[in-house]
Amino acid sequence: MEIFVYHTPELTPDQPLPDCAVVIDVLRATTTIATALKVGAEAVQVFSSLNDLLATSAAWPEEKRLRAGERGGAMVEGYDLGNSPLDCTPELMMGKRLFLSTTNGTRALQRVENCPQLITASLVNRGAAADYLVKNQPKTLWLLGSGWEGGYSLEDTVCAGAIAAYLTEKGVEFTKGNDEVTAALSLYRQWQDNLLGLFELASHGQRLLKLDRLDDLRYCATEDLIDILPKQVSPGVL
Ligand code: 3SL
Repeated sequence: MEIFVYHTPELTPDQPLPDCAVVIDVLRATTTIATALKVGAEAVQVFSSLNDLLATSAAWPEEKRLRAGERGGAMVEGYDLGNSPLDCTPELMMGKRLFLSTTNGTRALQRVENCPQLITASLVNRGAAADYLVKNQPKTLWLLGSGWEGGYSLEDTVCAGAIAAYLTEKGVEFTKGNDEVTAALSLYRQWQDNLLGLFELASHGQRLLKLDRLDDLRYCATEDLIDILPKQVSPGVL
C-alpha cells in the first residue's frame, strides 16, 4: 500500500485517482456523518452548494428527510439542524435521510467522489475506517483532510496520523507517498494522549469554542467510539 496525505481539497491532485480515498473532517462533518449513520439515519447525502441541497431534498418526502446546513460553524437559517454530531439522536434521525452541506467537509468529499472506493473517517470511527483498509489493502490510498477554506487544519492531520498509526499497529506494510504522512504520524504521536488539548489549540477548535461548542470538541476528540464505516454508494451518498 502506498499512502499519501493531502491537507486540503485544494492540495489534492486531480489525477490519477487512488484505489481508495478517505475523507477526513474531524471538526465536524465526518464525525457528524458517522454519528448520524450510527443512530439510524437511512443515508447521508452531501452537497457543497446549499442551493443544490435544497433542490434535491425538495423531491424527498418531508417526513423522511432532515436538512443540515453549516457555514462558518453556525447553523444556516431555515435548516433543521447545523453540523453538531451531538444533535444526531436516534429519535431525530431514525430512518431519515440527512441532506448535509458544510463549509469544507462536503467540498472535500465532492473533490474525490469519482474514486472507486470512498470512505469517511474521523477520530470517533477511526478503528472502523482503518479496519476497512486493513481488510481491503488498496494499492494506493489518499487520506484527505478538509482544512478550513483552503488552509491547513491540525485536527484533520492528526486523524490521518491516527489512521496510519493504526495500520502500523496491525502490521500493515505501507510506503509513504509524501512527507505529509510522516508529519501526520509525528503529530499524532505527540498528541495522542491529549487530543482535546490539540483541538483547543487548533484555529477551528477555537472558532467552535467561541460558539460555545466545547462538548462537540470533547466528543470529536474521542477515539474509536463507534463502529461505523460511512462508504459512498453513489456520488455524494453515504
Ligand atoms: O467545515 C466543515 O465542513 C465543518 O465541519 C465545519 S463545522 O465544524 O461544522 O463548523
